[in-house]
Amino acid sequence: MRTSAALRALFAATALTAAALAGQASAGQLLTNGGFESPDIGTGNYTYPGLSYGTIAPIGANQGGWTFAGSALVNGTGSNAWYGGAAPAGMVGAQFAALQATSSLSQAFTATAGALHLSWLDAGRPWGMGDQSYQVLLNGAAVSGAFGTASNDPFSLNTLNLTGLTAGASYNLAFQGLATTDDTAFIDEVQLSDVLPPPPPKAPSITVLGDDATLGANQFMIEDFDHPIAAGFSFAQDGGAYVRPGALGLDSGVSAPPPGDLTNYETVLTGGHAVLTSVKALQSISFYLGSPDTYNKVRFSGAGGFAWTLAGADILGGLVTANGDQGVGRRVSFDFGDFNVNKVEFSSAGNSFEFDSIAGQLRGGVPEPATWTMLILGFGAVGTLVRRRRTVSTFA
Ligand SMILES: [Ca+2]
Ligand SMILES: [Ca+2]
Ligand SMILES: [Ca+2]
Repeated sequence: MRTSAALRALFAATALTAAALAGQASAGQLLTNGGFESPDIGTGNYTYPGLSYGTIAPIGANQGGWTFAGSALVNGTGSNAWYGGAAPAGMVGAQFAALQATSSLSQAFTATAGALHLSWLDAGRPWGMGDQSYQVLLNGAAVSGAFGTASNDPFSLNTLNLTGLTAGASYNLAFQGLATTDDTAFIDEVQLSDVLPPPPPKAPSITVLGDDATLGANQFMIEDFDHPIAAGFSFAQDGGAYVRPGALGLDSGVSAPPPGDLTNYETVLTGGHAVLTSVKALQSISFYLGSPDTYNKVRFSGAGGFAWTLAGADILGGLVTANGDQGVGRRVSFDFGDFNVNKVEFSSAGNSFEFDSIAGQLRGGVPEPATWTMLILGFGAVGTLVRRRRTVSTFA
């Protein structure tokens, strides 16, 4: 079953993260502190262990099981020296390591079998400074070809099988940067085990559905700006965003109703923001987008530091040009794969980001409260209705 597979994957990911946060190897894991969460260097900081650079006092080259050589570093959440406003999508925990230029990260381990499975995440530094390549070394000798990152790459999974080892023998594992330029790869969640790693979480995906009325699979209406918002959700906007009746038609240079939409819809103006939040985790979201512009931006975020930011034509999966055409309207659905989302932020760097009728699906496919009520009324069991209403009120 898809749902239980997703839950298993999430559970596995949670277990790995918990072990990484504790700064210790979990059962079967041969490396310590594979998530680089130890030592905690604090929000907004970075440090080159062993060098006198960074935003905290020097801490020495040997940290949490790893040896940092050259300009290898640890980056804490919110450190704008390394990724600006938002961490790369897929970041796990609050910290990661980074290979700048020809630096290296290494750790000794004792093999428990002749063949071991190595897995890790990598991402590219933004600003055109993430085009790094690096190799995996064992006792100083390359055991892989070059792995590479590109600027702005989100975190993605890499795997490598280490073979020909001797159980009980000690080895030194290293990640060696190769770039002779100032380029940096981010490294996180390094796992080494004689057990195959769990499958990577299913990645998010985008589906362009078409007209306003056709919701995504298993989605229910959350906010259409005409009726009360669904229970368990809230929608907030600042002074740069407002709800406008589509029946008013075009407000030239300011707002264009999504095609065919005579009802209330949302307009986010230059510099404006609107935010949808959910008490429960969402598996998918869709909304009806009109007159797509290059400067429209949407950011989905949730548990485990998951964040997914899309701008311009990327919001439409690249299938529809974002050129401000007021005749273009599409319902677009965003499936978060095995990730959970409970916050959706809409912003725009120009007039305007116009959308309507946000629908969604809760993780696990739990029906919306209204559906529960209808189902229960269908059975005609008043006692059940009362009990269910109490259940609903817990997250209203
Ligand atoms: Ca980490
Ligand atoms: Ca509406
Ligand atoms: Ca627009």
